[in-house]
Amino acid sequence: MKEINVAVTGGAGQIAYSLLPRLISGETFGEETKVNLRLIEIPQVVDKLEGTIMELIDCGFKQTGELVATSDIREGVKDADWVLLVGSIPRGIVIDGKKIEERSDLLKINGGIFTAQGSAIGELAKSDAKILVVGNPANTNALIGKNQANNPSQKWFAMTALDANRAKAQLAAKAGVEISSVTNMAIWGNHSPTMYPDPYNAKIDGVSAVEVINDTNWIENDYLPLVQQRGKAVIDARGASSAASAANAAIDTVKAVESPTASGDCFSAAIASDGSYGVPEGLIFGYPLRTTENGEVEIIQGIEINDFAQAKIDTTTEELLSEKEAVKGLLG
Ligand code: NAX
Repeated sequence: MKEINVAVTGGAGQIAYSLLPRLISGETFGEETKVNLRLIEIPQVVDKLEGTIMELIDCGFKQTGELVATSDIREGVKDADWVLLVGSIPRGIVIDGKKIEERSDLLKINGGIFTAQGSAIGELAKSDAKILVVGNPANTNALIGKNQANNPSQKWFAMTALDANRAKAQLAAKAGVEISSVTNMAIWGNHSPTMYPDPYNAKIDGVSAVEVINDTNWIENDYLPLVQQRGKAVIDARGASSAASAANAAIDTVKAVESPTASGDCFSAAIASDGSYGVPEGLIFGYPLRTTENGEVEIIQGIEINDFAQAKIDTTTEELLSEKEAVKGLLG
């Protein structure tokens, strides 16, 4: 059996609880791949991972390799093939007597975490390691981490697959079709309420989603907020943020990167811009992507951007630029 090393931060969190069994069950990396899992947590929480490891053992998957719990990021990411950076500090936490509510404070605190994690990954993870940032603010955390890693052969992604799945679900419900009928869903920009879940290039059974739905008012005024505010709606209803669907989206992203994309389709994740679609180079920006037969991940070119889409892309770009400005001290 082939063996791979997968590191996950935030291993005791709620997303990890749904994510970890699926990483070691054969579902994500294949039936014939043994997965060595390193779970990384902050020192105050790391002991809890022993319980998680007991449960993972008790799942009894034949693909389960070595299971390690650590609070040392360097030990965790050494020789990693994949690193899933799920852990981060949530809004509302009290640090040194101050409640962290402002996005700028959140950016700086989490940015501090991602500088250390980024440099450990750059130095110690495999040279072809793939890194998926889930912890928010995901795009800017990935920007900081990638910058600190300074290892161009490693590939950094920030997760927008949950947004894509949410967007597909809304279009499918409106059109009265199975979700599998909805393809070509691009999430442009930031994983935040400014994201642009592109209905103009999405397809339903191969036909433009906008044409099938034939209701511009719904598309432009109802659908976008439904997708952009879905995370908040889940929190309001569940009393906790999305966890099973976030874990599922992380698995979807890993699988999308690891296998060629179906002809004519795309998957969504944020990667470093190469200037495509006028986005400043280096920003970690949500794009429609494809994995080639050779395992390369490419930004799909030539997608039509109408005035409505361009305005949305400009707004999300501006937000990412302001996030970048807020953390410029952490970019080295
Ligand atoms: P939890 O608060 O349940 O778990 C986070 C865990 O991370 C905690 O156990 C904490 O101790 C750990 N942690 C904090 N700092 C760490 C560090 N430096 N090293 C290792 N572990 C560390 O949050 P959960 O619901 O699991 O969400 C995790 C992150 O995902 C949050 O930032 C959340 O905002 C983000 N999300 C991102 C999504 C996306 O689509 N990109 C969607 C879901 C989710 O909201």
